[in-house]
Amino acid sequence: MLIKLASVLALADSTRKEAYFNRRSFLRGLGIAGAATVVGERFSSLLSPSTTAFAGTKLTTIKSNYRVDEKISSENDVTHYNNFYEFGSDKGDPAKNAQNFRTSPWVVSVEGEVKTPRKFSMDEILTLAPLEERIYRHRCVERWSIVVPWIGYSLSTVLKLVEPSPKAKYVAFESFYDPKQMPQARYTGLAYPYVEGLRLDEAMHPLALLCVGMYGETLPNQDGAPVRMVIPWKYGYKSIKSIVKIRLQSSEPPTSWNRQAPNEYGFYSNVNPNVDHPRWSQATERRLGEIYMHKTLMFNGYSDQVASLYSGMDLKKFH
Ligand SMILES: Nc1nc2c(c(=O)[nH]1)N[C@H]1C(S)=C(S)[C@@H](COP(=O)(O)O)O[C@H]1N2
Ligand SMILES: [Mo]
Repeated sequence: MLIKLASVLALADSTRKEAYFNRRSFLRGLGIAGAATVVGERFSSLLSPSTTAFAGTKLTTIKSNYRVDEKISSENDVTHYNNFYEFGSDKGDPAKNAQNFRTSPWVVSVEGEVKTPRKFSMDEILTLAPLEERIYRHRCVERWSIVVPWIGYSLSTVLKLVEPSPKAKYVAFESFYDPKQMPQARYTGLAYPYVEGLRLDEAMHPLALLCVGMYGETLPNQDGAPVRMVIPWKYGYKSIKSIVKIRLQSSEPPTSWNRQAPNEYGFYSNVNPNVDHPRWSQATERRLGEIYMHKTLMFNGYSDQVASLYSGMDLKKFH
């Protein structure tokens, strides 16, 4: 069924008027509200190169069992207090500086140790599987946290499609980088493009979310439009934004914050209240919009689901 969907979209992936309207009703049939906007944006972008119509498109979702029963953070906080260093390192910078970020057309290449490497258009990513709304905790290594209704589906959906080869042991992710669109990046001290990685079994875990939206709509630019990862049991910097490449490989990939400060940020980066950051305790966190600190939970509260991935590992050593 999924493969059929993808091939129908591939067929319709033409700019002929007829195909355009067919695909439009096809997307509508899938329940993507505002599909006309998603598809039409490609055309309006020809007229106005700085259009940002892609962000803010309504998405229709199905409910998911992955939902924490906690107060959802205000959308205004989540979209105005960001880490997205490509657009500057102050928390308010991404909301200001990412406004004209061009996210359409967009292609994600999935490659490396796989049987069928493939480039996915954003339209394909939006329709490979039903979009789920999942309410996750997100915990930044800096000790602030949020609860967000993300939209997407398990990354495993895409990984299974390309069929990892036996040599694939890790997944490397790469963000989009264009110094012309991201002039603030060079003052932030990080090397770009931003890169991240997971072990293949972590990446295949159903909680690892390929995320295309939040609060009922496609992702705002500052939150990683048009597609990002959300890995709720790890510190926020693992949840890489604006992904253009996903590469399966046999060796552990480099990660941006580990490269920047290897003694402070490891490859695993699992949320762990018992392992302090060299410069601060990780035992507590502050929810945006609240005054009192919360206790930080092991694996950010997802122990039941993910602890078995790390059985027998020294979590202080593999931090
Ligand atoms: N490409 C890229 N991805 C990134 C970052 C970044 O600077 N660049 N920051 C990370 C960090 S530290 C966090 S906490 C989250 C923040 O996501 P949010 O701004 O949507 O809350 O994005 C992560 N993904
Ligand atoms: Mo973070």
